[in-house]
Amino acid sequence: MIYTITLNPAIDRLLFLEKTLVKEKNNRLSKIDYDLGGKGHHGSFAMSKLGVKNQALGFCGTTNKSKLEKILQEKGINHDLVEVYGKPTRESYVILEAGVSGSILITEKGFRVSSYDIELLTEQIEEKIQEDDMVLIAGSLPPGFELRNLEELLQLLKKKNCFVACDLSGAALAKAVEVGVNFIKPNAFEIQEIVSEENSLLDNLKELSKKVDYIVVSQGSEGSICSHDGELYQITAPKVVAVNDTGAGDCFVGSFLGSLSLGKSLVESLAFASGCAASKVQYTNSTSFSVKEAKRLQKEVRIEKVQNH
Ligand code: TA6
Repeated sequence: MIYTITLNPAIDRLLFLEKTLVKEKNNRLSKIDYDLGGKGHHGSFAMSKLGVKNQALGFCGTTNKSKLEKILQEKGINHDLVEVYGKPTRESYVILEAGVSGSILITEKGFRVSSYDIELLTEQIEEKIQEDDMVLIAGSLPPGFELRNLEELLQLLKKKNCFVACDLSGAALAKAVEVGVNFIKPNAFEIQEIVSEENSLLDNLKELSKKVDYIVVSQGSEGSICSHDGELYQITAPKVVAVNDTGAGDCFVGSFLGSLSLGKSLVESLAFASGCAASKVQYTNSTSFSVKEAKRLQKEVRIEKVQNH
């Protein structure tokens, strides 16, 4: 079974501008839409779309719970969330300018969780997760969830001997590497925060690979670099016209882990996940992608082993 843990869930409010964003001007919206936010939830959406059995865990605020529940149900996501009483699940604002590729993402901090909330989540995880399960912890930490809480959670999962995947950034990502997990997916900025600038990226990956089995460094439309089992792979993404890149990395993570869990090879999982992410960026919301299109785009993905690194 795969579990995703979204410690800091979000509802994405998509803001479609009539024109491009201009300072000191009243920028008018042509429409507003809502979609699922939160990196772990996006991972669950991709896995569910691929028919990979999974359950979304984590927190959710009670004051706007029905809004998040409605979106989770629409997206067909099996979930069992711990309620943070009297607080709202935050919103992320995804700004889409008319005729401009890509999005501007502005994200609230999120509700503060108490030690009691963390205790409830820990008890639930202790009870649900079995040996050989796969667990994805993805997204930011909410206020109140400290690095020591993350360390305790990671140690608990490692003790269960499950596959621990982390899509984290900053100090949380550094903690995951320090503890030692099975998978991380920093983007090109995030990896710079945890490695030495003196060394080359390839040397830094070699160092990180001593603590992490699978490392994928996402490089947006350029593709990604993967380190696993002493080998380095350069993945070149298919060329598509991006409308909204929000959620593309999460789509990659969910479809990559889903593919691995189905026993697909590393190269096949990388190629398919790249196809899913390339499909996703062509949609205006934060989650949609087409499996059929992903399989077509997968054929355009190039994966080359980096020699003598
Ligand atoms: O990766 C995209 C996304 O999940 C958005 O949908 C938005 O909810 C944001 O990231 C949340 O990011 P955070 O790192 O704060 O969990």
